[in-house]
Amino acid sequence: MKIGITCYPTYGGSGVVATELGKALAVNGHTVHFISYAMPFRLNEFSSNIYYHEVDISNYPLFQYPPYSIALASKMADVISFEKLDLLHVHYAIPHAISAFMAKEMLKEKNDPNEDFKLITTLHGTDITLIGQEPSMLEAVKLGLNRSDGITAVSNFLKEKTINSFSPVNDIEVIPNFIDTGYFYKKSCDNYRKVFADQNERVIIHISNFRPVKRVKEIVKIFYDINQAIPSVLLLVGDGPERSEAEHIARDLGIYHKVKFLGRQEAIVELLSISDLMLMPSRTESFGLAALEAMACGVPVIASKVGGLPELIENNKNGCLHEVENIQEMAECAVSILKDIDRLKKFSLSAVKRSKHYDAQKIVPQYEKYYQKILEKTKA
Ligand code: GMT
Repeated sequence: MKIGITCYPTYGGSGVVATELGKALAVNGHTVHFISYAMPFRLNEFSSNIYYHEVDISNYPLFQYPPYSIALASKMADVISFEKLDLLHVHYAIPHAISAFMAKEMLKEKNDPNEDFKLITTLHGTDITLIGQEPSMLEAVKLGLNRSDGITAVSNFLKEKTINSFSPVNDIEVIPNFIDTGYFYKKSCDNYRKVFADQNERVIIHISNFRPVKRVKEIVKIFYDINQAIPSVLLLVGDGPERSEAEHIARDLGIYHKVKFLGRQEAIVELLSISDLMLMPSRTESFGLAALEAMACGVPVIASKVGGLPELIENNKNGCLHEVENIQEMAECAVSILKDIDRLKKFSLSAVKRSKHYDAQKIVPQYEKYYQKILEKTKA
């Protein structure tokens, strides 16, 4: 198949999933064309059947906000027409599904033979649960969904939420996120560990883009309670709007020396490999790709019982799930696991086992099958 993929190219789970999917599809013999405003950051290796098309955004002085959605639509139409794509798979509905719909209209307008390319939209999370609910977005998202030939969601939670909020005309297929378990596994990184923690200290990790939904400030508070009970350090990996406030909280609580703000890091597997526990007390989380990556590296996850997290994490087996507001319980649970080495080991093994359900080798064929279904459905 000739497949176009549009995603956010910078840090973020939806871009990671889209890029890894594209790479896996290319390995399986498909030709993949990425269309975005920058090279997806995980597209870091050469493949003879992967192409990248950069969207040209005009900086005309009149524009306070350059119209990316229109520029993207034009680029999509151009690539679909010239490369004769069978389908365009967009990740994150806003604005990608709407731009793709516009691209379809552009091709129709000029009777382009490729106007009937199939459009598949994968919903990732806040495109439905947060930003997609805003009055400025809601009707546009609905249009994007209804003009897609196929829709997938990364969890059952997200599927239900989409049906309740948008009542799309099409069915939604749930295809969970995936990882390469040949890449994400616990490596021996003792030297790395020594950089951050003393021998007797437990290592707790959080990885995100530090948006309010991730509750980084609460993470520092949870860690404070953990640190009172057991010698430990907190690795905060990533960056974003809440970093500065989180730093201040760590200072005020007198634990700044135990909280390592590492910023964006490439060595995620190494950092996970030296960690004992992950904290993910998000307000909402449609899937929790970072949790899956942690589990694959043998790191159990203390998380909030929201969104798709209960579909991934098995409570009291490979992590713990708590009410969002109950950060005290999260801290107590973390301490009880960290204090009991046998229990920690059991949780760790169970996390690895659980992550195998989400191996790329199992999930990527589900996308291929779904593409085939959509291509055939509309032929009939
Ligand atoms: O929806 C977002 O917040 C952005 C998106 C991203 O690009 O990071 O995250 C979502 O998609 C990920 C990949 O499918 C999921 O693992 C995350 O759970 C989801 N984030 C939220 O639902 C908050």
